[in-house]
Amino acid sequence: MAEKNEKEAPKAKKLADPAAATIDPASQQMIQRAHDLGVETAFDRAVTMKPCNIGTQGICCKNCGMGPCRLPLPKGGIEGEDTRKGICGATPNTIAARNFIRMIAGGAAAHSDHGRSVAEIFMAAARKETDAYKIKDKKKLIEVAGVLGVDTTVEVDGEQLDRDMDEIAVEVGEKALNEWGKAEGELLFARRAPEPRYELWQKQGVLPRNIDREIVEIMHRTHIGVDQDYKNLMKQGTRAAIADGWGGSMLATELQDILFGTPYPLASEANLGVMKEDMVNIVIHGHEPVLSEMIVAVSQKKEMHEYAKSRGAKGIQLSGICCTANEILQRHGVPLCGTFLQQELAIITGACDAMVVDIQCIFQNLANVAKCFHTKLITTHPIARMEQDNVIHIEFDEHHAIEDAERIVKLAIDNFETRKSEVMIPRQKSPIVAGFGVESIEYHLGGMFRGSYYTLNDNIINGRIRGIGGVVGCNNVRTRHNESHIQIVKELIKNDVIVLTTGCNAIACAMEGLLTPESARVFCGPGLAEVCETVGIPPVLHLGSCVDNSRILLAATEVVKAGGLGNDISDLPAAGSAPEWMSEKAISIGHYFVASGVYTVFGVTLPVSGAPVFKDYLFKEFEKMYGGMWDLEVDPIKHAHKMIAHIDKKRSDLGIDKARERILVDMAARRELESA
Ligand code: SF4
Ligand code: MSK
Repeated sequence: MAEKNEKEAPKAKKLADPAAATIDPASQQMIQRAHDLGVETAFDRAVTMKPCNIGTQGICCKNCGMGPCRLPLPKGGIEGEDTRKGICGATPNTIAARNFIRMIAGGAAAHSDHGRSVAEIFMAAARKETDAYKIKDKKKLIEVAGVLGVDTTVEVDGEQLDRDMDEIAVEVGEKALNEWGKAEGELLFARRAPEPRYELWQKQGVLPRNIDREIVEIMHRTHIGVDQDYKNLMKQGTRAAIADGWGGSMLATELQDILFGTPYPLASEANLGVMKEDMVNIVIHGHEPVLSEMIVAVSQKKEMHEYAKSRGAKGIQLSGICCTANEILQRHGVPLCGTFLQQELAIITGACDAMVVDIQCIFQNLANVAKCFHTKLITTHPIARMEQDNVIHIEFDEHHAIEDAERIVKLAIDNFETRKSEVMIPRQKSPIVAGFGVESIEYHLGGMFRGSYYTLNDNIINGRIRGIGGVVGCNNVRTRHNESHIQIVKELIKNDVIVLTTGCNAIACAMEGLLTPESARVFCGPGLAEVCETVGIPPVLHLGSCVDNSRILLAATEVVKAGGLGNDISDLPAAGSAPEWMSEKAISIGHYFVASGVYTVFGVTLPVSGAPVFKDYLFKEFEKMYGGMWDLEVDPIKHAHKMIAHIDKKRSDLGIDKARERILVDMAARRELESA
């Protein structure tokens, strides 16, 4: 027998097959390059790190030191009574429900803490404590003031006069910040939902009291020995999810719009090909636009361009990854570099002079990849640092925001000359039109003089548009990058379903060329194509980042208000989807859509299969209580058709399933429809 240490050559590490890992040729090229250079990415780690079968089913509990207790479903399922229990007696339903609502708490906390940071900066701007931020959208300030109960006029000598904008802004800031921790009352934005929805939440006892409290209460209830009834646990999960969608996320969106401007459609480009070899490439990644807004402003300064030229570059090319990308795209047209799963690949181009990150969805492995190239990886947020020693931390502070941004941009420029390896930027990039929102949909579909949602509703009623699909969410290495996103969206628009998109789905659609008005002719059914061509919009409308899912809620509310399609969001021919979700935020988003009355289908997996009774509660019973429910469908085409079937059911319930001819709905007919 040969000596043990002589006998075997070390096993070659298993690597991802680029074509199996992603549908995107640019990403395939970069995964292959990573292999050639010996750089490991998430795609490779997914080959060796298999998911835990018990965790996947949602029935592993580690909420106390007597566990972890694992209750896998027996092969062949449960026959007779389900006797599985943890040491404390917790049932699979309790464990799965506790895990599920802890995910909601994680997601709601992430969105809401982002919202809180924005509210704090808003407050600093309103109080004029910073020169860097100013109130940009005064119209929206007035609108939001109205919802928060802030007076916008003042009585002087019996006359109502406009109040001073600065005073209004300070009061809006105070009221907004109060939403996180007020001692009594209820979430103010809940009143923005259609009246029947608000009343339903009231009846179900799920109106949020304040944002933080609902999240904290989840952590309390899921502690060992507290709430051990999956229905009661889900009630709290629902309250916290509403506090996210109609609270933390919505406040983030609205205050960002007031501070940085409400987005309107603009043209840009998407995919790794937006990086430029002869320019300083700064890639911004994360979620909060407060820093990236400053970086955009600083990199547009003439002196920065001069400085870049003095260091041998032709200029500065900004681009973005994940939702920071969506934020700076929708307000400034900064191109999208890539999705969540392309973050490591952007560095592997060898052309990324600095990657600047803030919070959420940032791989710790970026530091290891950056080490193999010249890239400066810069963390900027006090709550999101990395342990690796090549990471530079420049803490961003609104009181010296411009100086911080200048320091970061200069660091990137100085790094341009130090590129080590050959630069390889994939050539792929697609033209896009992005930056839609509640206001611009109204404008585009209603026209300048009669801006309203009636035109959209008319086209849904006459069947040109079959329904609305909200398709959002992440990428997940457990499924081929972007494949489900694209197949689902294409199947929906082929069947005349207009798609509203945010997050990484929006970036995937952008890369595929679906965010252009011209794509309507190529990919849509005849009805949707006609509407898109007539009004000049893409069939897939980019509505922004993860927190901007609140725009979808408000757009749905406007559709309800415009009339003819029922009285509540749950009446609309609409469905939601997160084809490649991975984050806790996606679970919170999914659940606030469900609680708002939307049938919501997830792809990949859902951690509920090990507790069939709990699963049925989410997938079936929820519809009876809220009009919306969860579903899981891994096959993209079946996934799209489940959404379409739900849309058709709603059309039939509304009595518009056979209305295929164009009917011009005049005011009298509309009144009739509304009173029906
Ligand atoms: Fe096990 Fe109960 Fe402790 Fe969970 S809380 S780990 S089920 S003993
Ligand atoms: S970035 S949460 S991977 S959508 Fe908002 Fe993309 Fe999901 Fe992060």
